[in-house]
Amino acid sequence: MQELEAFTQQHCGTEEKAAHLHDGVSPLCVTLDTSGSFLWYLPSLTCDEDAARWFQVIQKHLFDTKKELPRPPKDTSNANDRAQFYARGTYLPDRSYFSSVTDVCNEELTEDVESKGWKHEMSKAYTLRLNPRWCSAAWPLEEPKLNCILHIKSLAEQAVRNLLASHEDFKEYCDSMPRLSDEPLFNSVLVNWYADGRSQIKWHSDDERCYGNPTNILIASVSLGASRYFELRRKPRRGDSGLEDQRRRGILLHGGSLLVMAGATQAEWQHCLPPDQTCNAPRINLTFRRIVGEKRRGEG
Ligand SMILES: O=C(O)CCC(=O)C(=O)O
Repeated sequence: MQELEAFTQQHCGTEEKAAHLHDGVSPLCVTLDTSGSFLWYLPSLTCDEDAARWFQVIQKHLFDTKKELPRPPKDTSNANDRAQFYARGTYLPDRSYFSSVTDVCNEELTEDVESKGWKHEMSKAYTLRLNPRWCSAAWPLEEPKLNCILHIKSLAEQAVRNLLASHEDFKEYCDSMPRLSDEPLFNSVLVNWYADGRSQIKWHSDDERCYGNPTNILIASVSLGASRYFELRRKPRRGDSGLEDQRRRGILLHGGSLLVMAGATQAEWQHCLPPDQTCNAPRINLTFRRIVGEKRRGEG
Protein backbone atom coordinates (compact mmCIF):
# COMPACT_ATOMS: atom_id res chain seq x y z
CA MET A 1 0.00 0.00 0.00
CA GLN A 2 2.88 2.32 0.70
CA GLU A 3 3.75 2.45 -2.93
CA LEU A 4 0.18 3.18 -3.84
CA GLU A 5 -0.06 5.80 -1.13
CA ALA A 6 3.02 7.50 -2.49
CA PHE A 7 1.52 7.26 -5.94
CA THR A 8 -1.71 8.77 -4.75
CA GLN A 9 0.03 11.62 -2.98
CA GLN A 10 2.06 12.27 -6.08
CA HIS A 11 -0.66 12.04 -8.65
CA CYS A 12 -3.69 13.41 -6.88
CA GLY A 13 -4.73 17.02 -6.90
CA THR A 14 -5.23 18.81 -3.61
CA GLU A 15 -8.91 17.97 -3.71
CA GLU A 16 -8.27 14.24 -3.48
CA LYS A 17 -5.72 14.64 -0.73
CA ALA A 18 -8.33 16.56 1.18
CA ALA A 19 -10.53 13.46 1.10
CA HIS A 20 -8.17 11.76 3.50
CA LEU A 21 -8.61 14.59 5.99
CA HIS A 22 -12.24 15.08 5.35
CA ASP A 23 -14.74 15.91 8.10
CA GLY A 24 -16.93 13.04 6.97
CA VAL A 25 -19.93 15.17 6.16
CA SER A 26 -19.50 17.78 3.46
CA PRO A 27 -19.17 16.54 -0.11
CA LEU A 28 -15.97 16.81 -2.06
CA CYS A 29 -16.27 17.68 -5.73
CA VAL A 30 -13.50 16.68 -8.13
CA THR A 31 -13.49 18.05 -11.67
CA LEU A 32 -11.52 15.57 -13.79
CA ASP A 33 -11.28 17.49 -17.05
CA THR A 34 -12.85 20.17 -19.17
CA SER A 35 -15.15 17.69 -20.99
CA GLY A 36 -17.57 17.65 -18.07
CA SER A 37 -16.20 14.60 -16.24
CA PHE A 38 -16.59 14.93 -12.51
CA LEU A 39 -16.89 13.06 -9.23
CA TRP A 40 -18.46 13.70 -5.88
CA TYR A 41 -17.24 11.98 -2.76
CA LEU A 42 -19.22 11.85 0.44
CA PRO A 43 -17.10 10.09 3.10
CA SER A 44 -20.11 9.05 5.13
CA LEU A 45 -23.50 8.41 3.59
CA THR A 46 -24.78 7.96 7.12
CA CYS A 47 -23.18 7.30 10.49
CA ASP A 48 -20.44 4.66 10.57
CA GLU A 49 -22.30 2.38 12.91
CA ASP A 50 -24.99 1.86 10.30
CA ALA A 51 -22.44 1.13 7.61
CA ALA A 52 -20.87 -1.65 9.71
CA ARG A 53 -24.27 -3.23 10.29
CA TRP A 54 -25.22 -2.91 6.64
CA PHE A 55 -22.02 -4.68 5.71
CA GLN A 56 -22.83 -7.66 7.96
CA VAL A 57 -26.41 -7.97 6.77
CA ILE A 58 -25.59 -7.72 3.08
CA GLN A 59 -22.60 -10.06 3.33
CA LYS A 60 -24.82 -12.69 4.97
CA HIS A 61 -27.31 -12.38 2.11
CA LEU A 62 -24.55 -12.70 -0.49
CA PHE A 63 -23.17 -15.83 1.18
CA ASP A 64 -26.65 -17.36 1.50
CA THR A 65 -27.33 -16.69 -2.18
CA LYS A 66 -24.12 -18.47 -3.15
CA LYS A 67 -25.17 -21.47 -1.08
CA GLU A 68 -28.68 -21.57 -2.48
CA LEU A 69 -28.23 -20.93 -6.20
CA PRO A 70 -26.20 -22.53 -8.99
CA ARG A 71 -23.08 -20.63 -9.95
CA PRO A 72 -23.34 -18.29 -12.96
CA PRO A 73 -21.36 -19.65 -15.95
CA LYS A 74 -18.87 -16.77 -16.01
CA ASP A 75 -18.46 -16.24 -12.28
CA THR A 76 -14.78 -15.41 -11.76
CA SER A 77 -14.69 -15.49 -7.98
CA ASN A 78 -12.34 -18.48 -8.04
CA ALA A 79 -9.76 -16.43 -9.87
CA ASN A 80 -9.56 -13.33 -7.74
CA ASP A 81 -11.99 -13.81 -4.87
CA ARG A 82 -14.36 -11.17 -6.18
CA ALA A 83 -17.96 -12.20 -6.65
CA GLN A 84 -20.67 -10.18 -8.37
CA PHE A 85 -24.38 -10.01 -7.64
CA TYR A 86 -27.25 -8.03 -9.13
CA ALA A 87 -30.63 -7.09 -7.74
CA ARG A 88 -33.63 -8.71 -9.40
CA GLY A 89 -37.30 -8.03 -8.75
CA THR A 90 -39.20 -4.87 -7.91
CA TYR A 91 -38.60 -1.83 -5.74
CA LEU A 92 -40.71 0.92 -4.35
CA PRO A 93 -40.16 4.48 -5.48
CA ASP A 94 -37.24 5.95 -3.63
CA ARG A 95 -38.20 6.79 -0.14
CA SER A 96 -37.22 5.27 3.15
CA TYR A 97 -39.64 3.10 5.04
CA PHE A 98 -37.20 2.50 7.84
CA SER A 99 -36.74 4.65 10.89
CA SER A 100 -33.55 2.98 12.09
CA VAL A 101 -30.87 0.59 10.98
CA THR A 102 -32.27 -2.06 13.34
CA ASP A 103 -35.49 -1.83 11.40
CA VAL A 104 -33.66 -2.24 8.08
CA CYS A 105 -31.82 -5.28 9.28
CA ASN A 106 -34.78 -6.93 10.93
CA GLU A 107 -35.05 -10.40 9.45
CA GLU A 108 -38.81 -10.38 10.17
CA LEU A 109 -39.23 -7.43 7.91
CA THR A 110 -41.62 -9.07 5.48
CA GLU A 111 -44.21 -9.35 8.26
CA ASP A 112 -43.79 -5.67 9.02
CA VAL A 113 -44.45 -4.86 5.41
CA GLU A 114 -48.20 -5.31 5.81
CA SER A 115 -48.47 -3.32 9.02
CA LYS A 116 -46.60 -0.46 7.37
CA GLY A 117 -48.96 -0.36 4.46
CA TRP A 118 -46.37 -1.63 1.99
CA LYS A 119 -48.92 -3.92 0.34
CA HIS A 120 -50.87 -0.90 -0.75
CA GLU A 121 -47.69 0.78 -1.98
CA MET A 122 -46.69 -2.24 -4.05
CA SER A 123 -48.94 -1.02 -6.87
CA LYS A 124 -46.34 1.73 -7.38
CA ALA A 125 -43.42 -0.67 -7.61
CA TYR A 126 -40.79 -0.40 -10.37
CA THR A 127 -39.01 -3.35 -11.91
CA LEU A 128 -35.28 -3.53 -11.30
CA ARG A 129 -33.39 -3.60 -14.58
CA LEU A 130 -30.13 -5.27 -15.43
CA ASN A 131 -27.24 -5.15 -17.80
CA PRO A 132 -27.77 -8.43 -19.75
CA ARG A 133 -24.07 -9.22 -19.25
CA TRP A 134 -24.69 -9.62 -15.51
CA CYS A 135 -26.90 -12.70 -16.05
CA SER A 136 -23.95 -14.88 -16.96
CA ALA A 137 -21.34 -13.37 -14.62
CA ALA A 138 -23.24 -12.44 -11.48
CA TRP A 139 -25.59 -14.03 -8.96
CA PRO A 140 -29.17 -12.74 -8.72
CA LEU A 141 -30.31 -11.31 -5.40
CA GLU A 142 -34.02 -11.20 -4.72
CA GLU A 143 -36.50 -10.21 -2.01
CA PRO A 144 -36.28 -10.39 0.95
CA LYS A 145 -32.50 -10.14 0.61
CA LEU A 146 -32.85 -6.76 -1.06
CA ASN A 147 -34.34 -4.76 1.82
CA CYS A 148 -31.08 -3.38 3.12
CA ILE A 149 -29.73 -2.69 -0.38
CA LEU A 150 -32.91 -0.87 -1.39
CA HIS A 151 -32.75 1.19 1.78
CA ILE A 152 -29.19 2.23 0.89
CA LYS A 153 -30.41 2.93 -2.64
CA SER A 154 -32.96 5.40 -1.34
CA LEU A 155 -30.34 7.15 0.82
CA ALA A 156 -27.92 7.32 -2.11
CA GLU A 157 -30.65 8.60 -4.39
CA GLN A 158 -31.52 11.38 -1.94
CA ALA A 159 -27.86 12.31 -1.45
CA VAL A 160 -27.27 12.47 -5.21
CA ARG A 161 -30.38 14.59 -5.75
CA ASN A 162 -29.10 17.01 -3.11
CA LEU A 163 -25.68 17.13 -4.78
CA LEU A 164 -27.16 17.74 -8.21
CA ALA A 165 -29.41 20.46 -6.88
CA SER A 166 -26.72 22.25 -4.90
CA HIS A 167 -23.93 22.53 -7.47
CA GLU A 168 -24.40 25.60 -9.62
CA ASP A 169 -21.35 24.63 -11.74
CA PHE A 170 -23.23 21.62 -13.03
CA LYS A 171 -26.53 23.36 -13.57
CA GLU A 172 -26.43 22.91 -17.32
CA TYR A 173 -25.70 19.22 -16.94
CA CYS A 174 -28.36 18.75 -14.30
CA ASP A 175 -31.00 20.58 -16.32
CA SER A 176 -30.34 18.24 -19.22
CA MET A 177 -31.26 15.26 -17.11
CA PRO A 178 -34.84 14.09 -17.39
CA ARG A 179 -33.96 12.02 -14.34
CA LEU A 180 -34.45 14.88 -11.94
CA SER A 181 -38.17 14.57 -12.46
CA ASP A 182 -40.21 12.05 -10.54
CA GLU A 183 -38.44 9.06 -12.10
CA PRO A 184 -35.96 7.34 -9.79
CA LEU A 185 -32.33 8.21 -10.65
CA PHE A 186 -31.23 4.59 -10.40
CA ASN A 187 -33.07 1.46 -11.48
CA SER A 188 -30.40 -1.22 -11.13
CA VAL A 189 -27.78 -2.37 -8.64
CA LEU A 190 -24.57 -4.32 -9.17
CA VAL A 191 -22.89 -5.61 -6.01
CA ASN A 192 -19.20 -6.52 -5.88
CA TRP A 193 -17.87 -8.55 -2.96
CA TYR A 194 -14.07 -8.49 -2.46
CA ALA A 195 -12.61 -11.14 -0.13
CA ASP A 196 -9.56 -9.03 0.76
CA GLY A 197 -6.80 -6.97 -0.82
CA ARG A 198 -6.03 -9.70 -3.39
CA SER A 199 -9.39 -9.12 -5.01
CA GLN A 200 -9.48 -6.42 -7.59
CA ILE A 201 -11.38 -5.02 -10.54
CA LYS A 202 -9.31 -4.12 -13.58
CA TRP A 203 -9.35 -0.95 -15.68
CA HIS A 204 -12.69 -0.45 -17.40
CA SER A 205 -15.40 2.11 -17.91
CA ASP A 206 -19.12 1.60 -17.51
CA ASP A 207 -19.96 3.02 -20.91
CA GLU A 208 -22.08 0.24 -22.38
CA ARG A 209 -25.07 1.11 -24.52
CA CYS A 210 -27.56 0.09 -21.84
CA TYR A 211 -26.51 3.15 -19.75
CA GLY A 212 -27.39 5.59 -22.52
CA ASN A 213 -25.25 8.46 -23.77
CA PRO A 214 -21.76 7.92 -22.26
CA THR A 215 -21.23 11.66 -21.82
CA ASN A 216 -24.10 11.73 -19.36
CA ILE A 217 -23.99 8.64 -17.14
CA LEU A 218 -24.63 8.87 -13.42
CA ILE A 219 -23.33 6.10 -11.17
CA ALA A 220 -23.57 6.11 -7.37
CA SER A 221 -21.06 3.80 -5.73
CA VAL A 222 -21.48 2.94 -2.03
CA SER A 223 -18.60 1.18 -0.25
CA LEU A 224 -18.95 -0.97 2.85
CA GLY A 225 -16.30 -2.79 4.89
CA ALA A 226 -12.57 -2.34 4.30
CA SER A 227 -11.24 0.93 2.87
CA ARG A 228 -9.70 0.51 -0.59
CA TYR A 229 -8.04 2.79 -3.10
CA PHE A 230 -9.99 3.51 -6.24
CA GLU A 231 -8.13 4.79 -9.27
CA LEU A 232 -9.05 6.64 -12.43
CA ARG A 233 -7.09 7.28 -15.58
CA ARG A 234 -8.01 9.13 -18.72
CA LYS A 235 -8.83 6.59 -21.47
CA PRO A 236 -5.55 5.45 -23.02
CA ARG A 237 -4.60 7.32 -26.19
CA ARG A 238 -2.02 6.67 -28.86
CA GLY A 239 1.15 8.46 -27.85
CA ASP A 240 0.59 8.24 -24.08
CA SER A 241 3.97 7.66 -22.58
CA GLY A 242 3.34 7.35 -18.88
CA LEU A 243 1.41 8.19 -15.78
CA GLU A 244 1.58 11.92 -16.41
CA ASP A 245 -0.17 11.51 -19.77
CA GLN A 246 -2.77 9.23 -18.25
CA ARG A 247 -3.44 11.83 -15.57
CA ARG A 248 -4.07 9.13 -13.00
CA ARG A 249 -6.11 10.00 -9.95
CA GLY A 250 -6.69 7.97 -6.81
CA ILE A 251 -9.11 8.24 -3.95
CA LEU A 252 -9.41 6.19 -0.76
CA LEU A 253 -12.95 4.86 -0.47
CA HIS A 254 -13.93 4.38 3.15
CA GLY A 255 -16.63 2.00 4.36
CA GLY A 256 -19.89 3.93 4.40
CA SER A 257 -18.81 6.37 1.70
CA LEU A 258 -20.58 7.43 -1.47
CA LEU A 259 -18.68 8.13 -4.69
CA VAL A 260 -20.64 9.58 -7.57
CA MET A 261 -19.21 9.35 -11.08
CA ALA A 262 -21.02 11.83 -13.28
CA GLY A 263 -21.11 13.67 -16.60
CA ALA A 264 -18.59 12.37 -19.14
CA THR A 265 -16.54 10.28 -16.66
CA GLN A 266 -17.48 6.99 -18.35
CA ALA A 267 -16.83 8.41 -21.84
CA GLU A 268 -13.43 9.92 -21.04
CA TRP A 269 -12.03 7.91 -18.10
CA GLN A 270 -11.46 4.36 -16.93
CA HIS A 271 -11.50 3.23 -13.32
CA CYS A 272 -10.19 0.24 -11.35
CA LEU A 273 -9.80 -1.10 -7.84
CA PRO A 274 -6.17 -2.26 -7.72
CA PRO A 275 -4.98 -5.06 -5.44
CA ASP A 276 -3.75 -3.94 -2.03
CA GLN A 277 -1.41 -6.32 -0.22
CA THR A 278 -1.94 -4.59 3.10
CA CYS A 279 -5.69 -5.14 3.14
CA ASN A 280 -6.87 -8.37 4.73
CA ALA A 281 -10.54 -7.58 5.26
CA PRO A 282 -13.54 -7.96 2.98
CA ARG A 283 -15.31 -5.14 1.20
CA ILE A 284 -18.66 -4.74 -0.51
CA ASN A 285 -19.35 -2.19 -3.20
CA LEU A 286 -22.82 -1.33 -4.48
CA THR A 287 -23.10 0.55 -7.75
CA PHE A 288 -26.49 2.07 -8.46
CA ARG A 289 -26.96 2.73 -12.15
CA ARG A 290 -29.68 3.76 -14.56
CA ILE A 291 -30.42 1.41 -17.43
CA VAL A 292 -32.28 3.00 -20.32
CA GLY A 293 -34.08 1.93 -23.48
CA GLU A 294 -36.02 -1.15 -24.38
CA LYS A 295 -35.75 -4.24 -22.25
CA ARG A 296 -33.13 -6.57 -23.64
CA ARG A 297 -32.42 -10.31 -23.65
CA GLY A 298 -32.08 -11.57 -20.10
CA GLU A 299 -34.24 -8.86 -18.58
CA GLY A 300 -37.33 -11.07 -18.55
O1 LIG B 1 -15.57 -1.65 -6.09
C1 LIG B 1 -15.48 -0.54 -6.59
O2 LIG B 1 -15.31 0.49 -5.92
C2 LIG B 1 -15.51 -0.39 -8.09
C3 LIG B 1 -16.61 -1.19 -8.74
C4 LIG B 1 -16.64 -0.99 -10.23
O3 LIG B 1 -15.74 -0.46 -10.81
C5 LIG B 1 -17.80 -1.43 -10.99
O4 LIG B 1 -18.70 -2.06 -10.43
O5 LIG B 1 -17.82 -1.14 -12.22
